[in-house]
This record gives sequence, structure tokens and C-alpha cells, in this order.
Amino acid sequence: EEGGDYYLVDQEMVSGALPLRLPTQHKGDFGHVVVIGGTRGYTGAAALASNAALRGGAGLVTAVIPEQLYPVAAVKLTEAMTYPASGSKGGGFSSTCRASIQQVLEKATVLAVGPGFGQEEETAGFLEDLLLNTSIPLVLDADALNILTRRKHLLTDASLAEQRRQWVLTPHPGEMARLCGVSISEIQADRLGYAAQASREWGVVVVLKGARTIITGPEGPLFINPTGNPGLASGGTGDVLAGLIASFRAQGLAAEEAAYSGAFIHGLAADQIALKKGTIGMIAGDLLKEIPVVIENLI
Ligand code: NPW
Ligand code: AMP
Ligand code: MG
Repeated sequence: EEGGDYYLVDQEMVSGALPLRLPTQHKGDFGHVVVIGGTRGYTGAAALASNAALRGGAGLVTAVIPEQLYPVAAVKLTEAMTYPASGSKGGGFSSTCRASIQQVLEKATVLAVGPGFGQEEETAGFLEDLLLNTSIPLVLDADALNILTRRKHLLTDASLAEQRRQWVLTPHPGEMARLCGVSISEIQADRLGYAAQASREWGVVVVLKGARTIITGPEGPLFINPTGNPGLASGGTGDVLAGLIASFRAQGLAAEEAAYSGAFIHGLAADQIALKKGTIGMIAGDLLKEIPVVIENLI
């Protein structure tokens, strides 16, 4: 591996990063995660990310959903708040979205954008408008990453360099292949190399998912997450991870710390479930209830 060492994420690093709760603290002390996603066919992704943010300990969570789908999301989510964004005709996010959600953005500690976000041209316009006009810390996942593939300047323009220091990108190998313009097998053959290069070139924290997730920031070092198992190979588990990383970010962890703590706890939740119920038929929603138990055992 070019450029130096890597470390395994371990329990000590994660427990050292996690916030302790004092007896008098209230929900305002634990950050407000705003999840932006959940288009037609994918409202579950936004719900999973939102609930993961709550299970990770965030004080408040709001899911921003295109207005046509807002009632669906409001039924799915109880503890998380929901907020409609002005939609496009097709039910996706539109170029007028940012103005329509200004009130929510003002309250956000961190944004998690991408789970079930869609990648229509209008949606891409909204994401660009958002990225150009906010300095809020971001977790960018799924469709947000596919849009970045088409609007690469958002990852390379020097004018956004300062904001990008607050971004965590969470690609799976397919998304990483699109972002880097190579095949999935090329990514998998040099996971450490591609993660390091992307992180350095774009000045962001990269979480390259898949068995043995890699986490790295622009200044290094590289971390490898040892937790997790093939029970995670089912729809929605990545959406849970995005919400969990956003949760830790909202509670004051630095981008890199939130990223490796999220990956470690997400995998450990899957490992605990596997001990009790095996890996086959594990679903993303199973992780949600396990996350608080894992955190409790770590701190
Ligand atoms: P293959 O098949 O090997 O060529 P996409 P998506 C590859 C939402 N969801 N190792 C693999 O390629 C998401 O949030 C909503 C190697 C695979 O076929 C997004 O918005 C849900 N390869 C949207 O759906 C639940 C790997 O990538 C391809 C790999 C689309 O996201 C599901 C798939 O990637 C989903 O989360 C690995 N470890 N992992 C809901 N309930 O609402 C992935 N690949 O085409 O980007 O599609 O990830 O399903
Ligand atoms: P996504 O593809 O976005 O839904 O994300 C899938 C999540 O499951 C990521 O956190 C992956 O690291 C994790 N995952 C998938 N397959 C495995 C595996 N075989 N071993 C460990 N983690 C996995
Ligand atoms: Mg995903």
C-alpha cells in the first residue's frame, strides 16, 4: 500500500470518541440531524437513516421528504419530525427545494443527504444549490454520490475546499467505482489506495463500504473496520450507516471520528445479531434496536 500505515478500528478508539451523558442534559445538547431523501419507491431509506440517527443518540431528527411523499414518510416516522420539500412533478426534489426548507436548514447540526434521494437532473440541481450554499457538516450517501459523479466540480473546485473538510462520503464499491471512473473490480483490488486517493484529492472523509470498510481523511491515516458480517448484505443497511454517522457528527464528533465510530458500531450491531439469530434474513431494521445496546456496552 502506497503512502504508509493503516490501523484497525478498535473498541478503545470508539469508546474514547463517544460522548458521555450528564444527568442534566437535554435533547438540545445532542444535535439535530436533518435527513434529506426518500423519493418514490425509497421512502424506507429516509426512514431507516432517520431512525438510525435517533438510535445513535441524536437529540432531534427531521426527515425532509418531497411534498408528494411527505404523508407516507410522516406515517412511517414517529419520533423523527418530517418536513415537506417543494417537489418536482415526478415526486423528486426540485430546484426550488432549498428555499422551501430554509427553516429546517437553520436548525440543522448536520445533514445526511442521499438515502433514496433520486438522481434526476432537477434533483442534481437542488444538491448543487445546497452544497454551494451551506457550511453545515454533511454526510453524503447513495444517490448524492451518483450526482457528484456527474458534477465532479463540486468535489474539486477550490472555492468549496473549506466546506468539503466537513463532508463524509459513504460509497459502496459500486458508488466508488462510478465516482472514480473505474470498474468495481479495480476498486476492490486496491481499496486502500482508492480510498486514500479520493480522500486526498477531494479533501473529504471517505468511508469505502463493503466487507472491511475503509475510513480515511485527507491527512490520513487509513483505518480498517474489523466488525460486520454478510448479514449486512441486504437493502437498507447502508442507509442505517449514513444516519448513524450523521448522529455522531451531530453529537460533536469530528468527521473522521464519527465515520469510524459509525462503521464500527454498525458492524458490531450486526455481529451481535448474528450471535443470536444468524446472518441469513438479518434486515436493516434489526440493526436499529441493537445500536443502543452496542453503544451502552462500549461507553
Ligand atoms: P454489481 O451487482 O456487483 O455489479 P446502486 P443501491 C454494487 C436506495 N435504497 N461489493 C453492486 O454491483 C439507496 O439509498 C433504498 C461489490 C450492486 O448491484 C439509493 O438511493 C431502500 N459491489 C438507491 O436505493 C433499500 C457492490 O453496487 C450495485 C457492493 C439505490 O442504491 C435499498 C448497487 O448499487 C437502498 O438502500 C459490494 N459490497 N455493494 C429502501 N428501502 O428505501 C454494492 N455494490 O446501483 O447504487 O443501487 O445501492 O441499491
Ligand atoms: P449499502 O450497499 O449502501 O446498503 O451499504 C451496505 C452496508 O453493509 C455497508 O455498511 C457495508 O459495509 C455493509 N456490508 C455489506 N456486505 C458486507 C459484508 N459481507 N461484510 C461486512 N459488511 C458488509
Ligand atoms: Mg446505500
